[in-house]
Amino acid sequence: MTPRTRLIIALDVTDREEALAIAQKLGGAVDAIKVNYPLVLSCGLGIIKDIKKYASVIADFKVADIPNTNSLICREAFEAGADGIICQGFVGSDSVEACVDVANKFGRDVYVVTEMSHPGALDFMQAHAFELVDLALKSGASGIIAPATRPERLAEIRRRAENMKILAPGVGAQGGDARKAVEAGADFVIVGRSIYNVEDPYAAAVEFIEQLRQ
Ligand code: NUP
Repeated sequence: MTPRTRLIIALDVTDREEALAIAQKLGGAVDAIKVNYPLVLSCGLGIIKDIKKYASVIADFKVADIPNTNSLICREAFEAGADGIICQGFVGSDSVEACVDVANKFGRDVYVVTEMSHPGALDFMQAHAFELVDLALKSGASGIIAPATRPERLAEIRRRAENMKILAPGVGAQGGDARKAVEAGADFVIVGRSIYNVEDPYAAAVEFIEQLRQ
């Protein structure tokens, strides 16, 4: 995925019509649309194909299982049309490598979660974030997920992540700032509620894109 606007929308709505309306309106303006369990559990995996008409799709399934199960999950997601998938790194290198192997067969991307954006990430994840970056690098993943809510941590993770793509969630509703995240080293920012929950999602997206351009 090559950065253009640097904006990825997190489409965490659960209504099919609403999801497709937003995808149609914003698909051309964003670099990707990220789908997560709320939408897929509500509408089925087939929603990926429908959204793909408008933008690249990243499946945020935070895959976190034994290697064989991870492979099966990735295969389903890629066969459904996902361009990339997000997996957890804490399950270990063999589980992440299983995702990367399947992604390579399909020519798709894997993004490994390092330190999450919410406060609870300080309980366990933060202490291991750098090891998770190293694991992601070694596994051959395309990129990592790192917190826009903590630009200082994002900057440290950037220094360690060499030329891996960094996708940074936590902008807007979780308190992170799009511009600061990019300055700290993010290639893309992920924005959900601050776009799909406002009166004019298109105007909100344009505003984020403007901030990212400066
Ligand atoms: O660390 C993470 N933080 C995070 O918010 C990793 C994620 N994948 N996400 C996801 O990004 C989260 O599940 C949601 O889909 C999106 C952020 O949405 P919002 O807080 O902008 O509404």
